[in-house]
This record gives sequence, C-alpha cells and structure tokens, in this order.
Amino acid sequence: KPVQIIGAPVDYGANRRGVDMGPSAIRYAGLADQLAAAGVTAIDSGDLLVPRAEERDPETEEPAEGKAKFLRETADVCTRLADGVAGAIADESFPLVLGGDHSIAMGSLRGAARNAEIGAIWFDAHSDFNTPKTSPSGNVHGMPLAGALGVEDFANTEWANAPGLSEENVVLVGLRSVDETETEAILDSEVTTYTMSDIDERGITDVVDEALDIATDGVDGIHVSFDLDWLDPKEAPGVGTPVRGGASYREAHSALEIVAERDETEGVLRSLELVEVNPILDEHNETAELATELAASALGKRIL
Ligand code: DIR
Ligand code: MN
Ligand code: MN
Ligand code: MN
Repeated sequence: KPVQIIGAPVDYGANRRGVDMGPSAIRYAGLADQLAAAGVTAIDSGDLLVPRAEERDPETEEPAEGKAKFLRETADVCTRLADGVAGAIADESFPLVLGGDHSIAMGSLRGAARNAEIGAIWFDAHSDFNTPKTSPSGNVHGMPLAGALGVEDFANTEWANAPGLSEENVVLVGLRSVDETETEAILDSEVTTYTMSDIDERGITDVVDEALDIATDGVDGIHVSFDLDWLDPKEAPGVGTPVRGGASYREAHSALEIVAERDETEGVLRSLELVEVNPILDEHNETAELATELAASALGKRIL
C-alpha cells in the first residue's frame, strides 16, 4: 500500500510558537529517504492550506461557554483533513499525517473513522482530554481526544466527533501530565490508560502489546496518534510542552516496531500521525529527524 503524506501546518492549538513548521522540518529531515528505507512507496500530497494565525481572531463565538482559541479555524482545517484522510483510505493508500499541533487529530480520527469502526492508540505525555469548558489554557491541542470522542460539551460538535471511534478501543500510553480537569472525565470514560509508571513496571513491549489487543478488538483498524512530547525532552527537545520522565529513544522505536509487527500479521494499522514537532524549539532539527525514524519503524523498517 502506498503511503500518502498529508501535511497539516497548524498552530492554532497553542499560542503561536512554530509548530506550524513541523511538516517542513520533518520533510527536510529526510522523511522520503526513511520511508524508502522502510520499503514503502510514498506520495507526498503537500500541505493543507492553513490561514496564518496572525490574520485571525483567536476569539470564537462558539462554544457558548468555556474557552477554546481558534476553534473556528481548527474546525475548518480538521474538516478538510478528515476529507484528505478518508480520501487516501478510499484510494487504498495509507495516510501519514504530519502536524502541526495535536488539535489536528480530530480531523485525522474523523477521516479514519469514516464508514468504519476504529480504535486508537495515543502516545503522549498528556491526555488531551480537556474540553472548552474545562480547559485551563484554552489551547485546543489539549482537547482533541475529548473532541473526537464527543466528551461533555463536545457531544454535538460534529466536525470534531469521530462516530466510528469507541472509547473501549481508545488507549493512552505513557501519560505523565494530566490536568485535574481531565482526570474525572477520563475515569468516567471507557478509555484505557497506561502511565509512565506502568511502562516502568511492565516494560514497553508488554504495555504496547496489551494496548494493541484493546485498540484492535472488534474494529476495522486503528489510528496511531503520536505526540513527540511522549518521548523524554532529552530525546525530543523540539516540542511546545515538554515533560520530564518520558519514553526513551529505544522505547519509542520499540513501541512502533511492535505496532508494525502486529500490522504485518493482522493488517491493523489504518492511519498514523506525528504531531507537535517544533523546529524553533528544536536542536539542529533532531526532533524532526526522530519523527522520520519513528515513521519508518511504524511502517516496518527493520535492521536486518
Ligand atoms: C494542557 C497541555 N493539558 C492543556 N496539553 C498538551 O493545555 O490542556 N497536550 N500539551 O499535548
Ligand atoms: Mn497531545
Ligand atoms: Mn503532549
Ligand atoms: Mn500538545
């Protein structure tokens, strides 16, 4: 299956800080070569057109209550991204979405879930389970999982909801920064969570194996959403909200190699996204480089 690269140069989800340059940085870091090394054919469909944040008013009329900066703009991009992802799948290619901040995951998930039941694995330091009402920051990159699942005030936000995605098939891996406002919603939901402590105790292979069992149970395929801040900031300094104590370089590769192995035997992987690479905060583009390597691991690159 050919891979279709879709760039989403979005930085509405947090205060403008350079994450919109992520797709360029990842391509510049050698994505095409890495994908070739993984033995996959790639078509690059370029970047979605994203209006400059500076030319937009971050205030938005909806939602009636709460705060979510650039929600209108996010809705517009996510709607087009959903079409792109669904279109790639309909064309029998594999969507590889490059962020941009994590708000774009609502578009990816909605697209991947079009005419399908899907699961999702969320590799992230954060749970991204805030809503406009609960968010302490108003940054939409802290909300996409709640949006896709239609949690609380997102219940009727059609552009954000992915009806084919059920909570029972959603797994968060490697949590270490959860807002108080998110905790109750997560515990009230049917999603499965693994914190960094779970990885410490059980090891990455065991955790990811179990995450795959849960995410793939009874669905047509899974979406893997990979926030680069899942890794420890020593490995991935080029992210907007680094949190100490993250996954190591080897754990990250191992996690995605396990995903690739499961995909080889069971064909479970439906779409993949890599988000939150910020070249302005990075050191010599190393986080973007890491993203290219991780894409290759997820898509089946092997040492021998
Ligand atoms: C925080 C940060 N929980 C918020 N979220 C981040 O703003 O809602 N998600 N950084 O990736
Ligand atoms: Mn995130
Ligand atoms: Mn994060
Ligand atoms: Mn984020």
